[in-house]
Amino acid sequence: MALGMDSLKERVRSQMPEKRWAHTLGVMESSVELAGRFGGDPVKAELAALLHDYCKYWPVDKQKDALLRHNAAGDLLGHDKALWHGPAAAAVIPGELGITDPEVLDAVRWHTSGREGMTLLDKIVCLADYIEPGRDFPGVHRIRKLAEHSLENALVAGFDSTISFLLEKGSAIYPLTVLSRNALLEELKSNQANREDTL
Ligand code: DGI
Ligand code: FE
Ligand code: FE
Repeated sequence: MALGMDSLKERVRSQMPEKRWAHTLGVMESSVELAGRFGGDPVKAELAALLHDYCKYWPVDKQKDALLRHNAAGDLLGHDKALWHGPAAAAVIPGELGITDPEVLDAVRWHTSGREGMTLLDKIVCLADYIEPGRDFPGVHRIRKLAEHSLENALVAGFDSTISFLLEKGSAIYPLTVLSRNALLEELKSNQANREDTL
């Protein structure tokens, strides 16, 4: 039985502290706005945003169990725990919440690292996570500005801020984060070349 949006919201809300719920509502709002601006599906965008941090406050052992039980660990257990909650959520949500739309689950799965060849929905949720109204970090204003015109330029700036933050802390960078950024740069370059061709 599919849950309605209201009970779905209550189920998600019950998994996190109030502050993270406020962030989730912000990501929903920004995802719908970005979907409108860039031609995405606002219903899927809002749903993926609602679900994206479902496992963020689960104890890491529970996140790890979820990944292992669903054969979804990939290379993640050798990398920062901060990267586990999206893939863990995508793994458990079909069984726990009855959401099975693969596009929505992909956007949840890849919202932290991105991936090569991000879909429009992946980009919307990943970017909304950076720019939702409650976010305040150095550079967020510039990312919001870029997001008025280009998903890809704004996302590159988002990944730049994450990578700079990790470098500053002396942390390891997950290779997929770098591959995602590179793929977006390639996409921007080929879009630019196409535009020049048609001029
Ligand atoms: O869950 P949120 O806080 O809303 O945002 P998120 O899913 O983007 O997670 C952000 C956290 O993930 C932050 O603590 C930095 C960390 N992170 C993101 N990309 C990488 C990363 N950590 C490592 N080690 N490597 C990465 O590439
Ligand atoms: Fe997250
Ligand atoms: Fe988030």
